[in-house]
Amino acid sequence: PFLENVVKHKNFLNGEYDTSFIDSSPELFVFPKRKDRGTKMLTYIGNVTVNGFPGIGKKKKPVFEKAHVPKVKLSEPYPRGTKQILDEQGAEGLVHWLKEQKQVLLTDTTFRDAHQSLLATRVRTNDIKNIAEPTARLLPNLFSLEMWGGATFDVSYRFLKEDPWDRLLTVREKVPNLLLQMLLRASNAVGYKNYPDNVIKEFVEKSAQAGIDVFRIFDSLNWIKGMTQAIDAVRESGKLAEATVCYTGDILDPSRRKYDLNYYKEMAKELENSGAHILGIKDMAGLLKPEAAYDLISALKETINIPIHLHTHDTSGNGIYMYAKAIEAGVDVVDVALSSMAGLTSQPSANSLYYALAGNERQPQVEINALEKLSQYWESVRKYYSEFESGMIAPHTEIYVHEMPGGQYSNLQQQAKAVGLGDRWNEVKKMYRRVNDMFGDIVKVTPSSKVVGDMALFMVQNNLTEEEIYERGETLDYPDSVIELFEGYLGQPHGGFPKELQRIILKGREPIGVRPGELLEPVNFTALKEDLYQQLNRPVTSHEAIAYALYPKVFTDYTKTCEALGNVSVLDTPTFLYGMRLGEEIEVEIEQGKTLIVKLVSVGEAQTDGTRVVYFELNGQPREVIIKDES
Ligand code: 3PY
Ligand code: ZN
Repeated sequence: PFLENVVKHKNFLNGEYDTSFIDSSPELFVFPKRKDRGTKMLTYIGNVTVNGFPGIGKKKKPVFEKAHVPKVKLSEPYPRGTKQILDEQGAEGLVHWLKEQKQVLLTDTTFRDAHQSLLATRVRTNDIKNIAEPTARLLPNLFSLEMWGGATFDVSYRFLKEDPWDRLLTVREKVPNLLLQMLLRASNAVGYKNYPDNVIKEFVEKSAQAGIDVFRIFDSLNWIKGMTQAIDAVRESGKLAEATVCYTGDILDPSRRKYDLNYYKEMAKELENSGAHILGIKDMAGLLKPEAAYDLISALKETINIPIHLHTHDTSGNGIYMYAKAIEAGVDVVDVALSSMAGLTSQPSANSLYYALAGNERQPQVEINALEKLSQYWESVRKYYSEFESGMIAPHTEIYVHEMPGGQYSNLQQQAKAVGLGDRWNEVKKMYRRVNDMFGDIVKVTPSSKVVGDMALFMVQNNLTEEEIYERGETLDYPDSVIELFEGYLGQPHGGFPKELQRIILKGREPIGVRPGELLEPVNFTALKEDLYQQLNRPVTSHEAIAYALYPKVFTDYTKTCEALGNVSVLDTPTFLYGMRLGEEIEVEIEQGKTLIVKLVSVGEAQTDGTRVVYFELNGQPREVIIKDES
């Protein structure tokens, strides 16, 4: 097409060209599309309208109220925030500033953990993009916005059919004043297994370049050896390494000595010595009780000199009280979510904490009206995703028994439904705790929590008891994740693996004792790009190469979807999840300044070959697409 464009160009035909002709004629690079964007988009909408969305099924599209975006003056300069401190004074300067603050600082997790925990990570970039700039302008006193990492990376490609790197770049552009934070699973990056060291390094480097400022780094077994590569990579990138200890067990319970106060003090000290700028405490299941929080933070404040950032989930309903005790003991930053996206398996409410600290000298200096306005936006948006709600509507103190991370609760529930165990959820929860004990009481956080979840589902599905595993366990085929854990490919748990169970699961194979990264071949990114180039038949970006290294199949499936259906991230969420109602008209901005008007006219009868013709109007012109009815 390029040559065709050249020879048809008027300057070429006139002979009026010089060597700058190609550079100055961008139209030469406009090639005809193989299948037009309009048809691809109608195919997607037609398909969801006829067949429903995975996890929702075929449901009539509800009528949603319009999500109200608070008005902000877009022409004014952004108020200064923590990002400017980092950029001007570096990581050490930021840490110094943080230590001088009297107020407790807040990280808003609404863009990441809040929806990972309440809505199975399904919140789309479109809904974040619309509120990112108002958030930056209305809440300039936040410590950070947690907006990336954890499950968001994989879910974006797998279910939302959008590129997580675009989300990062978009938020970075709209939020130039606040630190952007991500959750990094150390050697597991944003995946469920250990990756070669050079993949971790490349991932950190490119994430930092794309806009991440604070990396919360944790290991799913609290194994420091598994974290140091990531900590070093973050330090090299000039960003903040928030090395994290995951909180499990109960330091108040004298019968559970495995994870006592001393365990946490020692780990915190080691992380500080490993180069942490900030210590993260990741109470991923919400097990940290108020008095325990007071004891823990007080003890850590005496043990280390770096600031402490506390994360919890409000599943038990005790989150605000726990934070109040941690704040009394001197914690520097806490994680909260906007009220309408807070509570239950999510983080405690920013709005509630603000009021809870009225009269307290450490009350955060945030605008409560801003919190309320932003929360109203999310109250409307949350309704789009109601099909992904976990069904938990009240505080759930059973969490202290099953110890399931907040971010896992709704995801595991979806997984249980998918394998037909939806109505045996109570059994799955019980089995989850049983499996934890069988595994030797391990830290449960992604991916170790996923392994516990996989084993629990496996045992419930096959009606297996613990006794049966010990009696005839060698004849069973365990989920791959369980085998990998016991082989040592997620690292080593505190106190080692239970030997008998390890022997049964590995069926005589030897586990590894070293850091998995020492055994994994580095990824050759040049060869990988070449391989992708062959598959995609187009140039490959570094971001795509990393995604492919982390998730080869998920990523290639995603590229095939893009090829077939175009960029579906531009659709509004109700249309993306439910398709269209008969007679409905929507506007889709497919690129800046280019809007398509789509009307669903009718859906034809099913044909003998199982297809239906779906009739649309696209910018007033009749268009039809043929959709296979999967019902
Ligand atoms: C994640 O790793 O995704 C988590 O949120 C763990 O709590
Ligand atoms: Zn969390």
